[in-house]
Amino acid sequence: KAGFLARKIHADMDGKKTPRGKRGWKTFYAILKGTVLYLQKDEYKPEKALSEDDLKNAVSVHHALASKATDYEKRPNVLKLKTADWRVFLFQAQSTEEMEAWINKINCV
Ligand code: I3P
Repeated sequence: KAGFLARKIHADMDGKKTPRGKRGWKTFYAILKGTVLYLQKDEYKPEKALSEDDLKNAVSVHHALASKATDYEKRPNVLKLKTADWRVFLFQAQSTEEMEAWINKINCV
């Protein structure tokens, strides 16, 4: 599964609240491959190797939990992702259908 997602980092490892200055929304081209969600700044180009930033932004969704972010009302179509190392991300999809598709895919890996 792939597509554009806006990301907000809400909590860092161990569940600590992400500090100010690092809490902004950023749009990425997301690709779920196996148990890894790759977040790239540009649309995926097969001939281009992943940059250092792409690798830093990649998130393991192994033992992660995705759900609709019902407690976040500022933007529509936002899902919450809790990872196995207790990070929390919000991801805004481009439609409700896309949001639901991402939730299902992430929870099924
Ligand atoms: C954050 C940025 C986010 C905002 C967040 C700010 O500032 O403005 O858009 O979240 O508020 O801290 P920065 O880019 O300096 O990290 P919302 O869009 O959800 O309001 P928050 O700290 O209340 O999450």
